[in-house]
Amino acid sequence: IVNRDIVNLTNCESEPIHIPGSIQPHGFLLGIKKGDFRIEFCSANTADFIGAGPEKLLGKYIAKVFPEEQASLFASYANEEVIDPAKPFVFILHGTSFNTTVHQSGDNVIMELEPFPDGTLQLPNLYTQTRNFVSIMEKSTGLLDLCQEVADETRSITGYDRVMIYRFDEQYNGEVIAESRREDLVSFANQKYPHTDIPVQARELYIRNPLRVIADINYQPVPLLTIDDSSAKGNHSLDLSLSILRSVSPIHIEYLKNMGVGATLTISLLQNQKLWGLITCHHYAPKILPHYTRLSALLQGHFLTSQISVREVAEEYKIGEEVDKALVESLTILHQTENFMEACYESASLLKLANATGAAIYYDGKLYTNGLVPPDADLLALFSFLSNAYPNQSVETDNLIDIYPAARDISKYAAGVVFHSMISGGNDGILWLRQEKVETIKWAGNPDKAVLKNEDGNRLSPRKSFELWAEIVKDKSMPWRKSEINAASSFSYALQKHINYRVIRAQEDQN
Ligand code: BLA
Repeated sequence: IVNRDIVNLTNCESEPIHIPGSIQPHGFLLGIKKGDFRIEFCSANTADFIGAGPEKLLGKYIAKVFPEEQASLFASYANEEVIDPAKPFVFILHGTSFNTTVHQSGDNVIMELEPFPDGTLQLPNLYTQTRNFVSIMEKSTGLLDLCQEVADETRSITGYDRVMIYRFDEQYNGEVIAESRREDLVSFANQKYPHTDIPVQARELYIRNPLRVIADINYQPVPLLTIDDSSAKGNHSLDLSLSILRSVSPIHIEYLKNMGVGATLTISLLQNQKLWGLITCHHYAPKILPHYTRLSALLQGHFLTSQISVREVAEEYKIGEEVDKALVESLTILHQTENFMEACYESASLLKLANATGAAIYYDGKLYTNGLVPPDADLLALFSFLSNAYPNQSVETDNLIDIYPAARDISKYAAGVVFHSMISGGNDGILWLRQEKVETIKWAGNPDKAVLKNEDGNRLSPRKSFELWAEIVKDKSMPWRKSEINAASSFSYALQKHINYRVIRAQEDQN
């Protein structure tokens, strides 16, 4: 009935989801002019909750329409410089207690009042929750483990049918990296979703407002009304970015219907002011979560966020330590062995310092190889290409074919390479190789058909099918880590020095 005008979009990003002009019906909204205490905005459903319709509220002073005690309580909140939206606030109107979330939007103080779903104020046990998290934090070894534990714990706190930890890649495609679900549901684990499923303005909004509740996807949006405009269409000027009841994009509702989901809760996971991922909860029936339980779920998000970079750094550090150890071993062999070329090329540590599957050196017209390498002719051709393309330089890639199409025939050995040329000239150089790692990406529906145009060519809609669509990524190796690239570079430098030293000594011996 409302908002038909805003869905004529030519792209997903242009939908102004922060000013929908309506809210979800499991609560009502009042917008009160700051300093003035007059009701400037209200949702059309106030009569359902407090008996008084918008005509009795709009333009009135709160002291005139609310019991004195409640009105002055509210006025004290509205006067605060900074309003803390997490502050517990209960309003009793018409004999009913309402959980009330308060925040500021422009000149207005927004109050969103929701009856407690089970009629009582239930505070979660934060002590137990915190203690559980600390024990989870101690026993889980890696980040993925921890995500799994947080998914399980969030499901047990909230009771959603499915809780997923969803991680973004650089393009904001996302992957379900942990999942806790009702046993009879099919798993979404490891599925990948294209960036278009959560357009940029939605992601930006979830940075500012880390909690998104959709209580019932079959809801009727309730228009927002204002003093000078009581049209049934809804007033689109009130910014609801930080609102808890904000109405949902009709396109996203369609998406959730296509998925068969009835209600959702989403919590943002931030790292360095960027969206790292989401805790995404699904329920297959409508579900209204009490405010304090929502805050508990939000706390799970904070717990997890506090650990993300700690764990990522720890995992990198562990790999870095192994790499350093292998580098030291390789340098020792280089300095202590007379036939160091041969010795290096029999040593496992030379591969380990870059976690390579093969390595080779070309020096003084000779090839020395270690591990899995292409046949000599192909290897020589590769040295020739690299030293011509990158004279006196180094290069690394996890997609050799990109710079050297002939690598297609040798991807079994060399899909990725780290190369350092040597100043002795010619095609001299050293390289580390990684073999191809074929990766199958399990897209939930064909990503090229993620956004559909309707018959009128204007209105967009999300894909109807989430049937698995496999994308096979070939000709690439695992990417090189910084620590591996650095170790390769240190070894190359030492080798170069060592060779120079030997050459000078040999010349001196001759004289
Ligand atoms: C919002 N899309 C969202 C949200 C999620 C997803 C989690 C946040 C709102 C919520 O809690 O439901 C996507 N949900 C997913 C994904 C999974 C999931 C990937 O459970 C994986 C398991 N969506 C489209 C297209 C458009 C679009 C084509 O597919 C645009 C034309 C838009 N998605 C869209 C919009 C929002 C959204 C506008 C914001 C909704 C809002 O907050 O109002």
